[in-house]
Amino acid sequence: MVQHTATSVVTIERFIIEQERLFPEATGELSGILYDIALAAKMIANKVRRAGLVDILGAAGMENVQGEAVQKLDVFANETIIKAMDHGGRLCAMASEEEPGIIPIPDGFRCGKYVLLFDPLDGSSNIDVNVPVGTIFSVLRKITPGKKGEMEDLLQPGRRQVAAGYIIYGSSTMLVYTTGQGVHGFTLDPSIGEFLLSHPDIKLPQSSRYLSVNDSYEQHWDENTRSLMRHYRGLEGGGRPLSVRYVGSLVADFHRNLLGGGVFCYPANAKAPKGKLRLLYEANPLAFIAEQAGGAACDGHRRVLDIAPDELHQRTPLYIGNKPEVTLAHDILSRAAAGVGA
Ligand code: FDP
Repeated sequence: MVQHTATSVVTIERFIIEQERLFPEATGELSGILYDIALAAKMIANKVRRAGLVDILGAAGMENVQGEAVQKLDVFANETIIKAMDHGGRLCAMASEEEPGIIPIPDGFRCGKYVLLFDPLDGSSNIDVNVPVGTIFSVLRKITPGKKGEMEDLLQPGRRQVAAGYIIYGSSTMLVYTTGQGVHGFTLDPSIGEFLLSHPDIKLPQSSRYLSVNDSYEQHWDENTRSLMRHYRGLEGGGRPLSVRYVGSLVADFHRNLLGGGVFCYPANAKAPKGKLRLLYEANPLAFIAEQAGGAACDGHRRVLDIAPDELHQRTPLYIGNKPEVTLAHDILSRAAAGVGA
């Protein structure tokens, strides 16, 4: 990694260029994808900042004072990303949490060698109450012959990701990404409209502080999941209790735990046997980041990045964060699968 002094101002563009120079064989296409995502992120951040004014200026589905139709923010975010990405000649297909099927590159635009999967506005139920939301993305290399992207290109295990990241629209807007060379975080300086390197080479802290889980589902968990949570809380196993923090916005919960140390869990339960989170748009990109930051991610039995997806909107249980906590989840929940019980 290129070293920077504490006083050097490094824009995301400069950083990406310098990273790319470390790989003489790089064509710059992946860098182009990251620039376009950063641009879309700035446009979404701009809208998210004004979300609280919707009631004053016009609610979703109505017209605003200028007589323009007001879009729901998640719809806006989805369209913004598609429009920012579809014409650059770097992608051959996309998939979004908001769209049922494959998003082709429109006729007339060149097709490239990558596919993009994204969740345009994760945690969007939190928008109305001014709680941070985020965008999550994942980039894979095309594996099928031919120009156009196929379903097979999108349905690859997460270990094949070439880049992944998220944007958190919080008290400030941050973009965090990895291309497999560590995890780097950039904070948007709204006065100049640039993402500036603020968190180079992020590593999870040695020890965990936080447990993030929605334990209102406890009644629907199996006994082994309950036992795991008791371990995390220091009620079983003799470990130090973790402190519970749950925003209910995956990007916000993951980001806090990445910087502060901890584990985020969305277990399977009797009502949602595969949990809620999406493998391709949420679990895979965050698992790539967690591993690059020295952590881990599993579904209770398998490493998330090794799961071979069957369908675009596949759900998965998720345990992600510091290695010892993720390993504990694996050990306790896999004993359950083997019928041993915890
Ligand atoms: P949301 O429904 O608000 O979009 O996957 C979506 C997500 O939020 C995650 O961001 C969040 O972690 C999770 O769902 C919250 O789900 P619960 O309300 O079931 O805890």
